[in-house]
Amino acid sequence: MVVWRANISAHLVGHGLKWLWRKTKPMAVIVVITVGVVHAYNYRKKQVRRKKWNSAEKDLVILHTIPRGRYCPNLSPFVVKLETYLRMADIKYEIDCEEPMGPKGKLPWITLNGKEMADSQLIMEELGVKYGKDFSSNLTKEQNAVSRAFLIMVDEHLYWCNCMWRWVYDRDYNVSHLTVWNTLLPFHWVYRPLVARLIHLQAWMQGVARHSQEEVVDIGRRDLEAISCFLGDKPFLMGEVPSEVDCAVFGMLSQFEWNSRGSPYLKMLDMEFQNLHKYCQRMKVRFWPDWNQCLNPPRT
Ligand SMILES: N[C@@H](CCC(=O)N[C@@H](CS)C(=O)NCC(=O)O)C(=O)O
Repeated sequence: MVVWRANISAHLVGHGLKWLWRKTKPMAVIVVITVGVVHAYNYRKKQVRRKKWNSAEKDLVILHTIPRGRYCPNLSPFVVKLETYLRMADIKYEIDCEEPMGPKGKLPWITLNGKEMADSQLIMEELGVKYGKDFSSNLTKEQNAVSRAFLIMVDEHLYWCNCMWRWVYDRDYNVSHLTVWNTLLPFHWVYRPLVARLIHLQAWMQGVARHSQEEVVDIGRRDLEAISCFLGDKPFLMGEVPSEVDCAVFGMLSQFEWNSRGSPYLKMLDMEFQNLHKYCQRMKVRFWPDWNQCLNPPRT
């Protein structure tokens, strides 16, 4: 995605510059110099940030993400997932919002002892080995297989149902109010429509956007039903003890529970799948005792 997006941008810029050069050469030179200076400035800033992160305290995880949310600590299920794991594993971390997009063009990502790592799942697996915090090691092979299936379902399937609701179907545009968007131009009028188009395109390529809204909501409902059914009366997905799969499931459900006002999914948690609603509250109490302080603005 990053590579083809960069290729398309380079292609468009190249064409634009050729056109400008043909029209007015001095203006083309000014544009090239200005873009060069801005790039050099950004590069320098990036280097300074890296220097700061690389000299952070040993074994301190620096979690790069977008700023805190109004109703849920983060708008990204993957950030809530990773943060919940860091809390579960008692790993010290700090949040950084200066550079949310990581080496693979997505968030979250982390810096640890000067090393950059991307992808919530890969990070959790690597930290699990490094800190000896593998919460699934006591599970049977069969339980691990089920965990894996649920993990993929929420991260790669249910995620897109949430994206479609948040960015495409929701005509109250709640996404504009879920956090304080630090942008130069008004987020709601400028960036939101652009991001919505990009996400719709991604969801189209993934496949889910090819269905009708009704079908997508039903697909999401079936995923929630599967989690609800498997959870039953257990406190956590795999029984009495929480494990990594709870981080992923809670990360995703947190978006429905706190960040999807007016959505059919929130209604489902309230009416049909009340054990998922209780599960969210349980995970919050257990791993996020400071939840209210993690909101932006913090609540007392
Ligand atoms: N598999 C990745 C998924 C991360 C992801 O998709 N993050 C979204 C935000 S919730 C993102 O960065 N999207 C930007 C993009 O795709 O360009 C993970 O687990 O970290």
